[in-house]
Amino acid sequence: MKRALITGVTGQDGSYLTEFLLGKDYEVHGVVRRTSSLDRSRLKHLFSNPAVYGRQLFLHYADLDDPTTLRRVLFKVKPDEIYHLAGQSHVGLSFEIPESTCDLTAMGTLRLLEMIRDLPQPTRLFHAASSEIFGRPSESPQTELTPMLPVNPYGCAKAFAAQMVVVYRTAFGLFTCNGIMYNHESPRRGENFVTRKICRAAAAIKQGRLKELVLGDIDAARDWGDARDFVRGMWMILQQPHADDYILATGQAHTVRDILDLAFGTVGLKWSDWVRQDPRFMRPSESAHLIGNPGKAFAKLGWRAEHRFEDLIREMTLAEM
Ligand code: G4F
Repeated sequence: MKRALITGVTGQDGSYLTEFLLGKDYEVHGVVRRTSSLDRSRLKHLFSNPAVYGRQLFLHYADLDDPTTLRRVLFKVKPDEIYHLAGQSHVGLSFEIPESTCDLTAMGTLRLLEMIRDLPQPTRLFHAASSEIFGRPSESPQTELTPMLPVNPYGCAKAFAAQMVVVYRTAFGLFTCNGIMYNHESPRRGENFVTRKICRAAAAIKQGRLKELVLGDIDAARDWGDARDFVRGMWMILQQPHADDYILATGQAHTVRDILDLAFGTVGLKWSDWVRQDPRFMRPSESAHLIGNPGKAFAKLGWRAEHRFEDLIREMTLAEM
């Protein structure tokens, strides 16, 4: 039985990855922050299953900004594979809290790499990098060779972390990989990301629980995929004979308007009757032309995004109903 350790296990990707790895018969260890909040709703169905929790799934309290705790967990668990998904992941918020974003996302990853370097047994690391490392790139779609040009604190932190993953691979021979992941969504997406925000609002307006939806830039375009495809890609990246970096993306761009059309269309409403734009949700500096070329992931891993954008937004909206 292989043993995996996941940082960020309670998030959207962490919860789907946990289910995926349990399905592959892994022993799964999740790292959780010790906070006063016990909101682990995405994993509740697994915690309440005595055949899983405490037998095949384990949680450990540790923190990326408290290296001793994390080192202790690493030495105790001795994972074959580490999936590093934790971090402050909201781009807009990173303008408000740049220091803690960089501390957790950039320095947190470096601390983890240092610990892995000291481990007595070899392990494999997957790092959840982001399309935000490209910012406003010189070419579109982007490949693994497109230069990094981040335009927000979150993107800068991810660029640092992703490059450190490369440095530790080349300088120390560690099996460390980046998945350069474009936007990926699901009914478990956090409520302040635009897809979930829109799907939730469409359902609430339909049910008379909300009067209007306030958004930022509705012409913004992104390459939106399905989180369940992406966790499969993370696993495939770590099963390769050699460590490498891969773009995980659909290769297709959609706009916030497209999400509005689909979500409000699902509940039989016209979005323009309910949506207002507010500069409060505009970003001081907006990334642009972020479309990924997943060609390398397809050629080398056999990975491709299988879910359709239209089905995803409909599923997310119906889940809110
Ligand atoms: O849903 P978003 O907040 O996602 P964003 O900023 O693209 O970041 C997500 O994807 C990245 C991968 O490329 C991850 F690295 C990152 O951790 C995160 O998962 O915003 C999507 C777009 C943006 O252009 C934003 O300006 O939607 C636009 N938008 C327009 N109105 C809005 C809103 N975004 C949010 N969150 N809220 C709005 O009201």
